[in-house]
Amino acid sequence: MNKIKACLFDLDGVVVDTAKYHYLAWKRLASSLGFDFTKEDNERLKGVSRMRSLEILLSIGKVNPSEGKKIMMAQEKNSWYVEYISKLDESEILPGVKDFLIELRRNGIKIALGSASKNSMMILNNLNLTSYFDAIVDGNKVSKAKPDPEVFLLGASELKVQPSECVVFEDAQAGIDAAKAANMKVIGIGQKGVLLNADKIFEGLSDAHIDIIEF
Ligand code: B16
Ligand code: MG
Repeated sequence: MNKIKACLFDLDGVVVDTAKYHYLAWKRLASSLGFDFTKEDNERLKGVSRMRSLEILLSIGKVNPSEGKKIMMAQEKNSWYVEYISKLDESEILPGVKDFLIELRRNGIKIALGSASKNSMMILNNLNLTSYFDAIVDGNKVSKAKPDPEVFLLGASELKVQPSECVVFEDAQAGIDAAKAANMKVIGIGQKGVLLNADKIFEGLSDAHIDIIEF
């Protein structure tokens, strides 16, 4: 078996909880269209691209706008979301993440981001985490959404490591499936029984140490 040389991190739900800001912005859009959007509905959008998220939201509200109108809606939602995340700071980094990144770097493990978000640079900058990442692959660089493995394969290639030398940290089932399709190890962040097919599952990265990437 190959020794692990790199860790690839999903952003929302692993490094920071931006889902709550996505929720506020989607709820605001739903409300402007005259229907309610609940927290349970929001669970369906985690790890899903912006346009696919909009499709799900519109199906919940049974609204069927033109393609042009959909693009305007997605832009409006994003402008509200960006307004919320512009206020993010280091205090919102999820517990244990920064210490874990420091430990990985100290041990010569390469680090990449593998996120669907097109706002990842702004988020990492506001969290003061950008310098920990050797490669940043996000929604601006890939054309195929998770569960397609593109985002993680590009991450491995930018880090110049083999997929079999990588571990992915993911909170969404589509991301776990993407990592497996890329032939990578995957650590699920969430609840056992909800996330399927991960090699290991933890509720979060508090108290995470380098030994968790031994397989
Ligand atoms: P944006 P991840 C995902 O981030 C979010 O989980 C998902 O809810 C969001 O729709 C998607 O990013 C796109 O985000 O609108 O900022 O481009 O979990 O892949 O880091
Ligand atoms: Mg996620």
